[in-house]
Amino acid sequence: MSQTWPKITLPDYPTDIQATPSELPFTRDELLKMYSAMRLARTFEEKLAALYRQGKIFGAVYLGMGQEATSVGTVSQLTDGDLFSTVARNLSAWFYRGVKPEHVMARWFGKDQPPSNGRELGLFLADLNEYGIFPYHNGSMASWIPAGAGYALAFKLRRQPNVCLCFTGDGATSPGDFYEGLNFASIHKLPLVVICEVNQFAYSTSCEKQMPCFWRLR
Ligand SMILES: Cc1ncc(C[n+]2csc(CCOP(=O)(O)OP(=O)(O)O)c2C)c(N)n1
Ligand SMILES: [Mg+2]
Repeated sequence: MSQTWPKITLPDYPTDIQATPSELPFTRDELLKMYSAMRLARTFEEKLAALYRQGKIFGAVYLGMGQEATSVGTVSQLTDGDLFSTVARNLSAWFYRGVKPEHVMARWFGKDQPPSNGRELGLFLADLNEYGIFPYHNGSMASWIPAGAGYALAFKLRRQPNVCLCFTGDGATSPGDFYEGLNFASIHKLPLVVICEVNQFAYSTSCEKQMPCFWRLR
């Protein structure tokens, strides 16, 4: 099948990084891998936003600009066998794990490409075996937390030394699924890690209008 979606041209990566700051527990190669994923996500999303404004992409487009470091820094700490799920603004985590940008762009155009062969739209990506990204396959806010607790329960029952990581937004702390998932994981002492990205908005609604206790999160 010929590729008819737009190509992305990346700016050159910096090549003049001389040394790793000694206080950071990362090698130069690790830092470059993280930077590459963040830079790629930023460039990709700039292109995506332009295509959306031109009316070439239908459906909702959510951008993670400014949140790239949270995704990459967190996912970089996963080890073999760990699983994770992402939400709308964690594109850089996919790239860090090796998801190909051309496949992600193809999804936005509904093309038959891996990993899900056109069955999902841009937001939802899962491939347990290739990338360790677990499927939750619905857009209901925080539904990924109980799903992640389920994977974490499997790790515990199998005595497997792995964790399940879920990203979530501050707006997605309101639904019952969020509390059910956290409570289940806590009471059973499951290896579930939840990263809540506090960007002060639930979509376009200020979180202060969404929850009376929001000031405590900041
Ligand atoms: C149960 C449920 N209610 C409402 C929605 C609609 N919805 C999708 S994302 C969102 C806000 C998400 O806010 P947050 O988690 O902070 O993510 P951010 O927009 O900051 O990335 C809402 C209300 C939904 N998907 N599921
Ligand atoms: Mg938010």
